[in-house]
Amino acid sequence: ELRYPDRLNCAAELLDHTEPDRPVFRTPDGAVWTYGELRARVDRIAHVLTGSLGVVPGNRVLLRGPTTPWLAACWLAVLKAGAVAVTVLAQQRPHELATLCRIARVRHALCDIRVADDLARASIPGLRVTTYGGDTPGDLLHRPAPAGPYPAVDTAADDVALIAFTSGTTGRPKGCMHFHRDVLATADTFSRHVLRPHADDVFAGSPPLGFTFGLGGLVIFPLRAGASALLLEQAGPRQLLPAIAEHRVSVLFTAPTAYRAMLEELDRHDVTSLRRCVSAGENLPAATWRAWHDRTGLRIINGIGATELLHIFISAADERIRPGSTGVPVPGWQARVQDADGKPVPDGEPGLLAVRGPVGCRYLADPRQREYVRDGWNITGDTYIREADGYFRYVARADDMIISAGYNIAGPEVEEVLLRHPDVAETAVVGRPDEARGQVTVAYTVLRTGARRDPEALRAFLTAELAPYKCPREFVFLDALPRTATGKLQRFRLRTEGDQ
Ligand code: 3SK
Repeated sequence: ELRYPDRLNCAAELLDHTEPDRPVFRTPDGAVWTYGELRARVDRIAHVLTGSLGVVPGNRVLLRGPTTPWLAACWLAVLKAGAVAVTVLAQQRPHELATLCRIARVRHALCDIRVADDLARASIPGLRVTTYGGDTPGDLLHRPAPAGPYPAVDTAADDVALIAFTSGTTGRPKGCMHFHRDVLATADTFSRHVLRPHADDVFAGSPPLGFTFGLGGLVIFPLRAGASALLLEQAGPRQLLPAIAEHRVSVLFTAPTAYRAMLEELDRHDVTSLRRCVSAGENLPAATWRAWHDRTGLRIINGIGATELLHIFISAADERIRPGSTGVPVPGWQARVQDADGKPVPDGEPGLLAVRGPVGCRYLADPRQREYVRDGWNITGDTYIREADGYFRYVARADDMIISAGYNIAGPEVEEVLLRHPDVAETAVVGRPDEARGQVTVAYTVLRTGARRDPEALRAFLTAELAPYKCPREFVFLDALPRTATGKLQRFRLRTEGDQ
């Protein structure tokens, strides 16, 4: 069981245990920040926050910018000053930002000067925006501040440290509050037991810091381990591969789509520095796992996490990894599969995934809290099967099951097979409303460059492996699948928009 002192400031905990001359953040241009430099910069920002900016403990501070050491330093400074970091994605548009600020009652914002225009255009009443990275006297880094250390505000372990937004894949944002102890608990469960990082590890990845997958993988876990992270502003597959080679990245965080895209270009890059590859954000098909393993010898660590629960709660390490399965509850977490009334369903049968552990869902003023937390269990909205030996296998998002002519069809099962076809780069199989059948199954597919659109060939490939009722009635070919800013597939857009 995890035990933390009643009084705990997680930023101070993360910053203070490593030798000052060890590297902490790296950037693609070769800059390296040491722990000592990071501490000094965090302290200076915290002095400015509580000095000339008038931030007091408990105030909510919006943080917005591309993934840089300065954004990470602002995040740590907000927490060290006892305020609450409201992390958002740099891509969010003015009207979305206005909604998030209204929900979280944000009064201050620290914003990278390069993306400050959108925030100004959002005209959020009462919001005081301070930019960083600029050279005016009002810029965060040019404001006067006392020299010397900033004593961390004496927060309680269960004071709110951050609010992270989830729009899920449907678009109605919910703010999730997480405590100081939750931040350490993610590192002391998933990272400590599954990732098992070394102080010499170099972390890198694609998720931004506004997504808790990235916040954990690029800030919390490396700092807790005294390791370093390469922070990339552009972190698509094209940038990740050369960055891994050049900076000898050893721990990689990204999503299945990026693993598939990297496979296409792997021949031209040296990835021998990698020792841990983490995949989350969406289901990792066994075909992708195997292809990565065949080419690199590395066993991808699959995981399921949620913004509501901060990070990953089911996964597996090393030899326990089983392709096509998510894994087992991370030490400290419990998981089960239950029906709509909360009764556990037998092993081998699909049902709703329910988990509980050191971090819980706390929506900010949102009635959907009652749907997510029932009888002390967090209901993630995923359909899963628990195997007799305790492994958890993903079936679909609970609202993504297709019911066609009385048959239950899990889109990901069909996708898994289609992805094995050599012409298929990406695919999403969804149910479209249909008068006669309730729903019909449609496969939205992105082909590899140069491949011919041949629905009959894809159908024949599928029927060789799947019961005919699972085969899509229709194939629609797209240039790209619709995704959220964090890379999650937006199935609802395919279901509602039809052919594009
Ligand atoms: O939403 C997710 O899929 C996720 C995965 C891992 C860690 C954190 C999150 C939010």
